[in-house]
Amino acid sequence: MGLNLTYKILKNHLVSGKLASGEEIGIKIDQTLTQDATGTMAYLQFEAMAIPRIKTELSVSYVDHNTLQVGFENADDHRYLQTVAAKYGIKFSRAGNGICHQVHLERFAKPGKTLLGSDSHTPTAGGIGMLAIGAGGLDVAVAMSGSAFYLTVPRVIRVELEGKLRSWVSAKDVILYILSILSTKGNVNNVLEYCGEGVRTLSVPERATIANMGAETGVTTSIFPSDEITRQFLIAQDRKKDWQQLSADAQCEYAKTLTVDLSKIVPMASLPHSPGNVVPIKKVAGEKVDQVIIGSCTNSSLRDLMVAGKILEGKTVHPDVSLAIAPGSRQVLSMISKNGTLSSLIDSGARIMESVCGFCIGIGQAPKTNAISLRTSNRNFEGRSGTKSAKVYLVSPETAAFSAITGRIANPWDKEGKDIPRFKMPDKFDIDDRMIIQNQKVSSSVTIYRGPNIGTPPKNTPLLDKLTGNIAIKVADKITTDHIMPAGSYLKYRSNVEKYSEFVFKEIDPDFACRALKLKAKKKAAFILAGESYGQGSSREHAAMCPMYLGVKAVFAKSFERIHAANLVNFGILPLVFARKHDYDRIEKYDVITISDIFKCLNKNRNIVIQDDTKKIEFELSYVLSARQKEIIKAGGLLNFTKGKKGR
Ligand code: MIC
Ligand code: SF4
Repeated sequence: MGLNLTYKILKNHLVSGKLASGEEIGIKIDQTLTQDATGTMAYLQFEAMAIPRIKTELSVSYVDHNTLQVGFENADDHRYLQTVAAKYGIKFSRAGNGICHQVHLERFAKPGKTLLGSDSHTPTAGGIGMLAIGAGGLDVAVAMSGSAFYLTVPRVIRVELEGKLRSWVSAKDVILYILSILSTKGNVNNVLEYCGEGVRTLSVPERATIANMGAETGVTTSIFPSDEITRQFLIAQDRKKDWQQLSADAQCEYAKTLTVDLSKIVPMASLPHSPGNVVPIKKVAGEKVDQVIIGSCTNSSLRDLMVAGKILEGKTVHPDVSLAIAPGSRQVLSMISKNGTLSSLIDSGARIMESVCGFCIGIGQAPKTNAISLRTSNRNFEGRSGTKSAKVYLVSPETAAFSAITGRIANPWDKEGKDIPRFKMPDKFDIDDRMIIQNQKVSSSVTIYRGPNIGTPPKNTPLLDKLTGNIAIKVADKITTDHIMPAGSYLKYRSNVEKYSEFVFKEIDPDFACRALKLKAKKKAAFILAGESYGQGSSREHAAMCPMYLGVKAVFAKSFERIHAANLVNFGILPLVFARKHDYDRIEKYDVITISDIFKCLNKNRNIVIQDDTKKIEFELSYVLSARQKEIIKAGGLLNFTKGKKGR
């Protein structure tokens, strides 16, 4: 029996463990990426490991999230990142050079290699045949030090693409369709592996759009084969030598198959407030629109902006709509400026934004009260746009551009006709890497710049065998890391955990941080009680690190998302799952909780019995922790664990 593509790459990178579904393995990481919002903490942790230079084939530090620079904090962070990169041999993509995933796809991603990124949309590079995984910053720091990355061997789902997309339907509609089938929960530890005739009809940037938003289903990653289309893309990026042909063996196993007929897909939209609320666009067509934004790592490639440019050419943005456009990279911006598309966009009334994440993470472009905002990005969680009452719909660039003209959600099929925008991939992209500082050689003489906002990574104490404390918060299903650790205007505190921690659960329960700190002062633990799919969305490790700083020792949930569960372990917090889901309903906020014999249970792999001293009831919690993860938790987190091992 042959191997599927995912297992082929895993096998080539296997460092420890057995390649069998459900087993924990360690894999070698070839490349890493970080962005500024997660990067500062990742590099502070890397510095704490005292290693003279990175040990990966390539590591890139991008500045793309937080570039508005209202106040000194962002600029200080950027400078810190630049000096760290120079010291340790990390490539540095300067602010304005583009969104990490778009630039990485253009300039660095390689078929058959592994990439670990401190951002949940790292799987974008799966569009080029790379095994690209999102993780917390600490995992990325450890990978940069040359150590393995540990993961559970995933179940690989074969996604067989048949047929060809109809006009006005594009990659975004494909992934929204897949989301409508898989939803945003229940897909942890799966990989979506694309194959079939339909793959050949999609360009690399279109494949990347699909791989990017696979993250919203909660899978570990998504991957496409590397074929002739991939080769052409790499030639056009002047990277012919990076190509290799890759696909699954003819006879190989998959956990299941999902067949998608591209020719049956219609224009789609995700309704507020979850990417999983997918409907055909015709269901919402006609609703009045206040804001349209084309951009983000999902849909800001040359293809996307050229198509939008063709639709907007000679037209005027509706007077009630604000249209903003953020090209994904400097390469895209430069090419559309040379081929006239930028003029069409500007002339139509579009507001051209910097080539960064910005609006997507609530940095600028907050819509008006109760607005309907159409965006080509990948997340529409409540409040993420910066306006709690706004309703964000996720759509394709085609739908976004039409709607900007009509002022209402437009079904691009109503525009059927002669002027279908045709896009041909260029034979050659404009290559200009001057905004990437190469840092080929390490320079130990570099002085690392540390502005006043740069704190130190918080320390944790080893886990105790008995914990007593209170349920400090009870939350519902599908709590995202945006709920736990909001970004937007608080993002500037990413390098300052003490300050950032004040905002944990800010929008749900503004007193949470104070309550947890009071418990901590009394040497009591704080516990979080959560529903299904706790920790969806972003990879931000601050959603674990800041609760740890506040004294959270365990989360009791119906289920967890992969990256967040791993981050909790990395910061010494127990991720425990209800053995009987209805127990969730029996426990309440403020209940006094005692957990005893933790070590005995962990060592014997037994469920942990918890006592609710307020209700005088007991309930059982299970966990999915490898032997290594148990040791990490006992040590109080991965940093302590790694230091402990070195000391031995
Ligand atoms: C996001 O889309 O939520 C982010 C901002 O890119 C995050 C990373 C972060 O919180 O810094 C992600 O997706 O991992
Ligand atoms: Fe940036 Fe948005 Fe992509 Fe996150 S999802 S990396 S904030 S563009």
